[in-house]
Amino acid sequence: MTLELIQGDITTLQVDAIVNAANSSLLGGGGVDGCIHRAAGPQLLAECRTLGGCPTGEAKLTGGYDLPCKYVIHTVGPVWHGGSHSERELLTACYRNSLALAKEKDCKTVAFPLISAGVYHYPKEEALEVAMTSIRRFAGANMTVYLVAYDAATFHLGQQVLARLDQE
Ligand code: AR6
Repeated sequence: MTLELIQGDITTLQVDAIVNAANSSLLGGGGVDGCIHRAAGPQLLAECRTLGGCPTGEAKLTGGYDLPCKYVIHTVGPVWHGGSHSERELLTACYRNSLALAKEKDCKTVAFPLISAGVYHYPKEEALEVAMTSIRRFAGANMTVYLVAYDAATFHLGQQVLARLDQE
């Protein structure tokens, strides 16, 4: 598998699947969730309404509609409550379950935002480390997985975390 850290807007990527950092209603919200729903158009919300929500740590798949990707995988990250409320296990489960759905659909290219690192307040550096470690562990052998940093500061922090993990 190949892990690539990139900077940009996940909604512009021509990949098989992008992952959405959703909430358990799956009915849209702010952050990357809002961007994805705006770019995908109203049919995405219509399909999401049929899914009956999604528990934290799990993932559900829809079409990509007006997005350049084929699928959107919606996962619900944990809200950060200090780190002793199974946040790491739940965040790891988001990556594991999203990648399992991508494998089921035979996706070769998948892009993740930094789940839980916005409105849900997971510390950025730890969120990057969990993302990179989980992607390397759970991605299919023939997959290219993009971890998308939205801003330059997160991208540079990501480069540092990646370098550190590669030394270990
Ligand atoms: N492309 C890539 N990354 C983005 C984009 C984008 N277009 N927009 C934001 N980010 P957040 P969460 C980054 O808050 O913390 C929603 O309201 C952002 O900079 O989107 O999991 C949901 O409905 C940050 O690093 O997701 C939930 O209620 C990362 O994506 C709640 O927010 C995740 O930030 C989920 O919170």
